[in-house]
Amino acid sequence: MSEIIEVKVPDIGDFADVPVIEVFVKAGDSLKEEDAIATLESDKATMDVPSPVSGVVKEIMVQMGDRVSEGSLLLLLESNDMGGAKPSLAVGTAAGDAVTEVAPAEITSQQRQASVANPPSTISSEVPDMAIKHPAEVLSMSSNTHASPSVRAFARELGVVDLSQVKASGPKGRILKEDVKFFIKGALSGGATHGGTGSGSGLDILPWPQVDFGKFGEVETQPISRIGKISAQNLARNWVMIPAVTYYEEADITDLEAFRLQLNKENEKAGVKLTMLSFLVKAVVKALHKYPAFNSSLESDNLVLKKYYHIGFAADTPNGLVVPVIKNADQKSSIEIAVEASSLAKTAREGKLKPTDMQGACFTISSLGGIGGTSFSPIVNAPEVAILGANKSSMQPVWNGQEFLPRLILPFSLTADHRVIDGALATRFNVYIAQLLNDMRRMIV
Ligand code: CAO
Repeated sequence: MSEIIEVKVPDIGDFADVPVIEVFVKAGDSLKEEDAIATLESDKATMDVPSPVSGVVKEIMVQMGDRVSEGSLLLLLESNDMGGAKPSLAVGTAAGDAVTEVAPAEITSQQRQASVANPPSTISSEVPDMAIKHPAEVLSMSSNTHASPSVRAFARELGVVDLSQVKASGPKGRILKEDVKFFIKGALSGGATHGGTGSGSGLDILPWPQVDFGKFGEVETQPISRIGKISAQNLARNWVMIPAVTYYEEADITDLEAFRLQLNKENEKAGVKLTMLSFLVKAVVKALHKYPAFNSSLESDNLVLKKYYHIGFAADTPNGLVVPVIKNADQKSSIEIAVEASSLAKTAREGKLKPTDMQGACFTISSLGGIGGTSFSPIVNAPEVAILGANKSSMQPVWNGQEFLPRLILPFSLTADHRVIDGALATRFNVYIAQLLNDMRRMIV
């Protein structure tokens, strides 16, 4: 058996003639007990009125902008709950954390204590006051956002922790439920490019583990450098956003290394030193000419192809990783590139690179050859679409069809954005780089 219940504004403390700033329901809606019906806003607090019982809304008696007081009729509800629940009131600060249900008609001291037994840190122990904050205080606590407790709860449920990112469309800059939904839709489709519609769901991942390491042994906490923080953010974004694949290859650089050592001997007096990195830059520029897709960036549904050849290289510095850029590398000789790279690396280690020294790269090389390693997968440096990594060359026995010969082999890898570069193209690029390094005469044809 059902009955029609008049849902009225319960005891809202000392407030009267309070505006209704949001109505969440319409006739025909099915409500569960505690579902928010409307939000009222006094000059000191924002309050959600929840449904006292579950049922179906028959008629709404208020609309946004109406002013109400205790006892004002909000709606008629056809109840399907015969449990005789009392109308209740959800009171919260606009800062959103203090949502507590009380039965205002029958607040006993026991209930007051129960309702504050596990309180958010912002509320006081007096139940009628628990929602009341001076508006300025509320604003500062809520990072200048303005939203009712139910909207905040809704946002939290959907994982929106920082409401200041949500664009408000409600009166007086108030964030509405619709605004939160719109924000979520935008966030889900935000990273989509290259024809993406953003209709997939977001990352449903566990929170970062919180471990008290001190429980297991001695620890020391060190602040992360500014460069470290910036590169961490960039790397994390690039790792998550780019569907990247790494392709491994080897180049026989026996003759090239002999040539490099010979040139370095000849130029010893001049103090000029050719490095493997400078040859890698030359080879990459040549390969970018042959395979222009590698010299591009994705912009929404377009591929921007660059007609210039600025090559970044990862430089290890005491403060972290930076990527200075050799501009117009196609117009420079290997020696000029070696001199410039060495000067940029020195400036980087001294922490004196200018922002312009690190801008405009088309493609990045990360050379660990001076250190070691047999292979690694570098992370694409967005908005570039590929990166080349090199490790330490070593003498290997290579079968020439008749015998094993000692050859100097350079292992290298290419990580590429699969949205732009597929595996066949990436492997062709790698094979071409290997051919160039194997026989530098190919550089001039
Ligand atoms: N194989 C074998 N030896 C190599 C080599 C390779 N692929 N590349 C360089 N070397 C040798 C050099 O010949 C040199 O030896 P000599 O002093 O006997 O001539 C020695 O290693 C040191 O080289 P270098 O480091 O001075 O010069 P470089 O041009 O190779 O590198 C730079 C310059 C700036 C790339 C490098 O100093 C650097 O910072 N590398 C680290 C990059 C990095 O951190 N990448 C990771 C990014 S992702 O986490």
